[in-house]
Amino acid sequence: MDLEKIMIELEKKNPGQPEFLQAVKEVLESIEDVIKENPKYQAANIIDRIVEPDRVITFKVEWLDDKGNVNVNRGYRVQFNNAIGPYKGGLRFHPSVTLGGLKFLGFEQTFKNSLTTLPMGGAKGGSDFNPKGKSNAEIMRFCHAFMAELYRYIGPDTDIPAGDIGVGGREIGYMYGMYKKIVNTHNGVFTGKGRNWGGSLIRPEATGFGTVYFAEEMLKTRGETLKGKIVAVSGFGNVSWGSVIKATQLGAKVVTISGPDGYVYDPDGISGDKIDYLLELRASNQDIVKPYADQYPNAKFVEGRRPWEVKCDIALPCAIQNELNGTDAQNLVNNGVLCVSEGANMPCTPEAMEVFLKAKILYAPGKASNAGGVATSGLEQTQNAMKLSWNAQEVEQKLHQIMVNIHEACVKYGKEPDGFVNYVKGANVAGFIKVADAMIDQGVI
Ligand code: NDP
Ligand code: 2IT
Repeated sequence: MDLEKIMIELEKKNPGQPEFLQAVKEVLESIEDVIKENPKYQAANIIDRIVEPDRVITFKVEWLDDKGNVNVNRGYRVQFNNAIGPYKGGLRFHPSVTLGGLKFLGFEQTFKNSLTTLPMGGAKGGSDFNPKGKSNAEIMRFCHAFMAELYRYIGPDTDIPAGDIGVGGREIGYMYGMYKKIVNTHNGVFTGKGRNWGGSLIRPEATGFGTVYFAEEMLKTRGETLKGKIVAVSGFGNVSWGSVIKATQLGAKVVTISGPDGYVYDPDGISGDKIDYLLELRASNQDIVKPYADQYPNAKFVEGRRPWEVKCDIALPCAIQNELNGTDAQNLVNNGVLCVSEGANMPCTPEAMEVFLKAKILYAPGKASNAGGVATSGLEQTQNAMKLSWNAQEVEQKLHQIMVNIHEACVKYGKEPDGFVNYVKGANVAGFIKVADAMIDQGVI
């Protein structure tokens, strides 16, 4: 396999999609040996087939704002690969959304979903719609208009969307409502649904909980625990929230959260009532990072900077792709960081990843460490299919076990001769083998 040649061809075929190429390159580098050692993958031309999405759907979304103006956004669904199960993955509403960005996320999702051990293919979708500053009625009209088009491409055995940046319980409610009205079937096609209409307990917390459980497993390999550790978290959305709660429960002290405009450093730790206060701010659609620093006098707001300059034992990047670069990684290493567990998708740049691998710290890529979200989506689907609902303890115990299993798979495929575990390689190889073998079993279709 000539990686350089493959990447040149891919660049020609996918111009202006740097994040997609970044994600593909990382996986191909990891699986190079597996391809060499297994001629069946070359014979079946798996590489060319696995980097091409099965289907890309784009559509127009027209909606009226509160002033009566007509707005137009673009909607997308990238159905990347359904070799091991129906397409599954979140929807992102953010002005930065592009086709290339969603292809990167759909590609990653394919391997992540494979790692969960559950039968789910990979997909991603969304829109360049900006939910910031919109009224509730505007959000509802947009979600309805988006679903009036997307409904024809999804189904409980075809493609099951969920949340991502800018899409939480409220948006899923509005989208599911429109879907149900059009198809006249209550089939649970989304995950992340409200508790009263088919949602699973623990799904809101699951991604963050899983990210911390994965960190806990990594720490165990060095005889460490979370107790007494200082943790830096970025963002304060769904994933950051779950991570802050679980890290605190396991005895660590979380000292940062962040937004696009800067970060808050709270040496006393962000926990208890402080988290409730943050949630209140979030629910009221306000900026949260700066008001937090105004409310708690020991906390300080550091404008225009990222939390990675703070001395910490554990870093949990939970906001957005490429939010932690090579310099940030070097800062963390110089400050003695032990463990980095990605809550977001691809938050570390390739340069940052290289720094962590060279320093041989415990570093987990998002497709392994944030897989608890989609895994619990899988558990939501299972409960829907059984028409039963499990209690919180039962769901969390299953989530925990899945994270332990993903960690084991990464160790199996990522352990190097000196004992160091390259979790990037482990996750990519484990995720790849299952999908590639399923594609071979099913033939050229
Ligand atoms: P949310 O919309 O709930 O939160 C995103 C958070 O990131 C917000 O606090 C937002 O701040 C902040 N943010 C956005 N851009 C930046 C930036 N440039 N710098 C710093 N902070 C920023 O999204 P989620 O928590 O759902 O998603 C976060 C990440 O986790 C994404 O990468 C997503 O793909 C990934 N993920 C999500 C899963 C899920 O189940 N939701 C599952 C697995 C991964 P503000 O609100 O002020 O813009
Ligand atoms: O990136 C992700 O794994 C998600 N946004 C969750 C996807 C899902 O289907 O639960």
